Amino acid sequence: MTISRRWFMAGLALTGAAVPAAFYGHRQWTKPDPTITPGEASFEVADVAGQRLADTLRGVWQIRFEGRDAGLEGLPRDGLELFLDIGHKGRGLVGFLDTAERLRSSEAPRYQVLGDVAGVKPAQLSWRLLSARGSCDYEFSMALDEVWAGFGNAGSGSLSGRVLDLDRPLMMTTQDNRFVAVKKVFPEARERTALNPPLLAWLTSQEHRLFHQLWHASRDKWHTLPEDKRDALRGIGWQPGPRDKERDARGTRKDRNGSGVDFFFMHRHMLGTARSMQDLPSWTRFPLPQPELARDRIGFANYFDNHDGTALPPTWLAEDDDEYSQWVSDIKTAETYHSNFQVWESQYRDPRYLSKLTLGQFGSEVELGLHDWLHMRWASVPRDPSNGQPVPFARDPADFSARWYAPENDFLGDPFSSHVNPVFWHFHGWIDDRLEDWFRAHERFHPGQVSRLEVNGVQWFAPGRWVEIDDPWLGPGTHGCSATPGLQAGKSVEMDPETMKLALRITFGEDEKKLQEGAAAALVCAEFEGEAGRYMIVPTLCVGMPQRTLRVRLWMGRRASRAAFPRRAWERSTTKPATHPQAPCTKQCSPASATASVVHSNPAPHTVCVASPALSANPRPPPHSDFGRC
Ligand SMILES: [Cu+2]
Repeated sequence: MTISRRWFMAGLALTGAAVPAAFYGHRQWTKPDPTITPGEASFEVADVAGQRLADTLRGVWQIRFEGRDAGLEGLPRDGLELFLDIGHKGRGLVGFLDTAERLRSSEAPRYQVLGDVAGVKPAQLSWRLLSARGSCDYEFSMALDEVWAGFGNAGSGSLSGRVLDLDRPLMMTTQDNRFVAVKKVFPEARERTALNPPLLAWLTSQEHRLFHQLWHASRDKWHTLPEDKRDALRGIGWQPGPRDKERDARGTRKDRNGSGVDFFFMHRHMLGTARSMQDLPSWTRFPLPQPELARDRIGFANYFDNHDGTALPPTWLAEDDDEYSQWVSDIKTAETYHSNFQVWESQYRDPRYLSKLTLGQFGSEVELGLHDWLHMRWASVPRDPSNGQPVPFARDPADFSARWYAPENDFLGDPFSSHVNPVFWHFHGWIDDRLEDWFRAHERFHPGQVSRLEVNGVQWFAPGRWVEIDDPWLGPGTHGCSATPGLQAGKSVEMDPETMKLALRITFGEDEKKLQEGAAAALVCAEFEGEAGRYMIVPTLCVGMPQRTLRVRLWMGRRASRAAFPRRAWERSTTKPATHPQAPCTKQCSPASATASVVHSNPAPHTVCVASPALSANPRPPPHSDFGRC
């Protein structure tokens, strides 16, 4: 799930500047003579602006008429809706207008809309209304609310205009018949196929959101991280896979390092837990694209009502990043369903295709291809949960403000929130089911070469020729180094929210140059030599945080630098105020005084002091066993 601003616009500007003058001359030369009627039709599709206008108009609108002569003959005044449809890259518009009820029944609608958006401006639209007699009875001329148009179709906006009775002679006084149509906001999947409260509580918890984000981020970014950041992550147990044999998901060896096995395994593990709380059936096939209104009006209505929670949320616009906007829009087209998704659907159920792949190759291919695209195709515009405003580029990956933990934050394009969306479970179920197809394929073509094995409570496969690794990575739970208990029962301090936030800040620190400024001094309160190497203590106390410290092992002979731990990372990593009546530590941390001051003033009973009370009595680190198998 890569969401990044690209250099597209800059590139375009450069190209534009380099266009030779001869090109302009050529255009002048070949410009059609406007006085001559074109003899033949040419193939014309909507340009980007036209496609965006179409995206905005397509859907279900509530319409009401106002004025002295308000209304249309034969229609009631209330409860009216307008269905509008335009093909992808199309320029013709069709629609129906009637009561919401009748539009969803088998009875023919009383009015049909006929129009086009060829060469029109959003401020000057005009369509005709055909009655059951087949004649053009009315003309609608209207404007699209431009403020709303700025967000693409992510907002709720309006069309407003006038109605002209085409049977009424032009010489008569104009009638006062106006209308306002408001587009119905797309109902999110959670409004249709909600997750049950216990499951939702588990998924939206700090621990789970951070775990899922960090699990993906660590392996997605690992190949891009400098060595000191990698060591920083190793130090807090969040390297992807075994120490020094990490398995990145997007580097040059991604398809050979077993990362694909991790991908399949972690999600099967997650699915198992979720399914113990709620029945979450896999999709049996990828949901079809939007039905055409003219062919299947009821199907169209169901689709825009998102009746079964599988309809595609509309695309959205990201200001100043046309390439990104185009990418989101392309992934959501019906063409992409036919060109990519149907091919994946076929290949990943084809024994001949699957039998050639190791589990790691298969996992890596699915993760980077189909999986990423499933996430974006079914993603709805990201919104700020505090006010519902669209935030086209989504939450900053290192922003852990309380509002992002709200259950409405189920944006599928961010692993912090994607697993909160019901659709996630249905398509991850589909992906998971393909593992069984893969197993059957190998049974058929290489009998006996893949065998089943239970790993960490998950039905899995024994390592061998087709299964690269025997230790699928579930985070520090399987490959961490601390045996110090954390806040969660049965889990180490490495799984604590504050540790995970720190790891995320390290991972995304590169993207946030500002965090690097003046890095060294304020961060490390103490460093000391211990039996198993050199350690440092990262305090949270001095900044009004819950009173905990995290001891991080500095790997001897490696380059984990202080700078690898972003300055102020911990200050920014929570929005909860300290819960202790005790005054925050005001002492300036320094290597000389900090060990004592941090530890002595850290007696809060419900918190875990990793720097350990033992240290206050005797400033030596606890024995090596504290670090488990590290
Ligand atoms: Cu995931």
